[in-house]
Amino acid sequence: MNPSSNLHNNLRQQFPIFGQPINGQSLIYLDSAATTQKPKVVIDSQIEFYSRQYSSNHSVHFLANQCSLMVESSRQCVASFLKCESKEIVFTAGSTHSLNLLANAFLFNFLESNSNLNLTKDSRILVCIAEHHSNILPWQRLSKLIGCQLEYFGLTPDGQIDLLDLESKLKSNTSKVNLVCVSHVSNVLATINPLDKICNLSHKYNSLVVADGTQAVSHLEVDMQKLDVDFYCFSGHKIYGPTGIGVLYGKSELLNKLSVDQVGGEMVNQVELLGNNYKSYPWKFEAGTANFAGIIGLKSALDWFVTNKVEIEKIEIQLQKYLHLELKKIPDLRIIGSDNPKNRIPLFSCYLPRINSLDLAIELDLWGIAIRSGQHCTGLLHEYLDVFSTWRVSLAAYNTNEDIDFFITKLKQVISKFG
Ligand code: ALA
Repeated sequence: MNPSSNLHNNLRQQFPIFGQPINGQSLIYLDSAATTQKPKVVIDSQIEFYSRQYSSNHSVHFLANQCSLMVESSRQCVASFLKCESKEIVFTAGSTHSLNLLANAFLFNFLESNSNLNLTKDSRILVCIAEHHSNILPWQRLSKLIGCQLEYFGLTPDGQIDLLDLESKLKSNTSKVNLVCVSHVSNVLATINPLDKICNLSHKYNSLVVADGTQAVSHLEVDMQKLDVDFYCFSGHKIYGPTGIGVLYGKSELLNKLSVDQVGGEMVNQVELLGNNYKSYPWKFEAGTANFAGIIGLKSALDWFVTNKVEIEKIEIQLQKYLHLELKKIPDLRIIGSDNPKNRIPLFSCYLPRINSLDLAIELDLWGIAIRSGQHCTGLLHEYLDVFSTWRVSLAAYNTNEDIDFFITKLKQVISKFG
């Protein structure tokens, strides 16, 4: 393994997926930024829920009450993870859903004109050029429907957010409500963005900040109070939890003022022929029967993560350093994004001039090595960087130095075959 302690060994052994061959080879999983593998404790939580605890939370019987308690206990767990109040946590299906929910809620606010949180035709929505499509497309549509302006702010040559560009665009805001949409960590550049500074700057110019924390939460300390971010989201499946569950955090006073994007059962106190009385936030945003298994699995994943956090961080720092050094030794290989090891997560998007990234991924797969290739849902960023496609290697604490050695050996073989 690496400075590989028994602790590291023990941590890896908690992931059953590594016990089976892939294409006749041991699995070398280097695609954790797309989704992380699951520890047994998370898998067991799903089996336990469906075998012994399953129910909806809508009724008053024993299992229903137990389900309600588990849902609210998971909300509390997420709140303590993000360091906020539990009523500021809305359960969603994942980050894409969180961002769409938010954009649609702003649209309904505009249509219903029901609070002073309204975007207007004079508002501006500023989006970072490096964003994942899920943090671009909802805002593009919202700006078209409202008739307000959408603009992009760029990057410095070393892959950091260009704060001067952001400020110059913020300065021209005249409306009382504007939005800045940015990721906490880029899923391609790996750069950790200075979210606290971005919030500070944006607030000076009447702008609320929507941050996509999808790639951040499994690597960084995230504290809603310190960051002073207005909205923040993440997906459970990228932090060792199940798919189909995610979180939208919003400051209390903002969630209170926001319209709901969906209406239906469980989000309403009373329905009359022509009116209604919605529940308060966060429940007003959770219409219908929730993904209880996902919510419970998310708690299990966060508990596991927090328990192992110190070890995870130590392992990831060492693995990142080792992989970075090995990649830098390969002639002509270009790493996209920040070169600063202190300001990035363990993920490297790369480019080799004579090798198609899809071909590379397919060749490596024959050896049981899983990487991602293409544009990683960041078409605008690739265009901005003038690179058609990249391949991406992303690590988690279950990886080892041996994984990296095997990957580098096979990478060199593919380079000599195609290069
Ligand atoms: N957003 C995911 C990724 O970056 C799918 O791979």
